[in-house]
Amino acid sequence: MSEKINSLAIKSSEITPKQGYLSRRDFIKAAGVMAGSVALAACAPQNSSPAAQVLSTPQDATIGKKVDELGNTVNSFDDITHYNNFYEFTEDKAGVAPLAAKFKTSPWDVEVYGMVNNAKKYTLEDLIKKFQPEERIYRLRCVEAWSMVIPWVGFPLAKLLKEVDPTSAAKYVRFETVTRPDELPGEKNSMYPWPYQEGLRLDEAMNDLVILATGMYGGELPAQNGGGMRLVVPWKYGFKSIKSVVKIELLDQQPATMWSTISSSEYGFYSNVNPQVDHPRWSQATERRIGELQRRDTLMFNGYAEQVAHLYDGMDLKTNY
Ligand SMILES: Nc1nc2c(c(=O)[nH]1)N[C@H]1C(S)=C(S)[C@@H](COP(=O)(O)O)O[C@H]1N2
Ligand SMILES: [Mo]
Repeated sequence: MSEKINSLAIKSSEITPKQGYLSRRDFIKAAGVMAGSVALAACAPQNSSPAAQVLSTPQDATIGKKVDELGNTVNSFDDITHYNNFYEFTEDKAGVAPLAAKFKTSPWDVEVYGMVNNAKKYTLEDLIKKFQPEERIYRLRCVEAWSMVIPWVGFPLAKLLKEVDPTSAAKYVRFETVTRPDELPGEKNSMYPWPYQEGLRLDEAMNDLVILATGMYGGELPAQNGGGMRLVVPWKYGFKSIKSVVKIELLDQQPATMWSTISSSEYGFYSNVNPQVDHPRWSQATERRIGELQRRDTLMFNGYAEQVAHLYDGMDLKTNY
């Protein structure tokens, strides 16, 4: 793919913090009103936007005080729903929420097929009833070197995979985002090889950390975060966590992914969070946690090494980036 696409894909404005956004966060922090997401939403100017009005409000008023297993406080509902990468809507992070207000996440169907013994099309209700989603608080580390802590609601992908029963030949899983150019205007931009696709090795996909998220902050999954249902793989760069998934295919070969099709040297198939392997155009050693002033050190496998490092035994992570 051409250089034109590369430079278009990750704009320098995304690497340099957006001044307006940061200063509002800093102001709120300084004012000492970070305690609860509900209080934050009530004083935020975005509260009067059309997107905010149609979003389901967080059902858990205490959740703003929750922490992940390392003690990191979850980001506010407002941060998580108004600073988004979702190129099917727009490349502008703040522009996703207003466009997503018109996106229909219900009904939602997901087809699981390919090298499986029990191919099936599920409704989101089927999946929720069968697999009983639970809360998982995960760090999300974008390849652009910003991060958040997000309280997902979801169920292990492994539960669904066991039910469809991969054949012995199946070695990879491919995921595909919905194609609906009338609601997703970015899909009319022919600079990108739509649909958005992602993939995992089957043993990665079976790891208990990998979830299909059906909710967030105790409520339904907002469209801008990938509703009806999205993948979450917390030890990999954020772009692996594909949104608004409608197809899951089991394969015997490594699938193409949208980002590696655009630029394989920058966005590899594995894309494990790794502070020692820099992106060709910037360092991955540190990150900017949304809502914080100081940069943080980036952790190997985003802090999940204990659960996942064994998946890569004997692999050179510099070449298998
Ligand atoms: N279909 C689709 N999935 C996607 C993206 C996208 O543009 N389209 N962006 C990815 C990137 S780069 C990141 S960092 C995360 C952001 O998820 P969030 O907006 O819920 O925080 O979604 C990922 N999943
Ligand atoms: Mo990202």
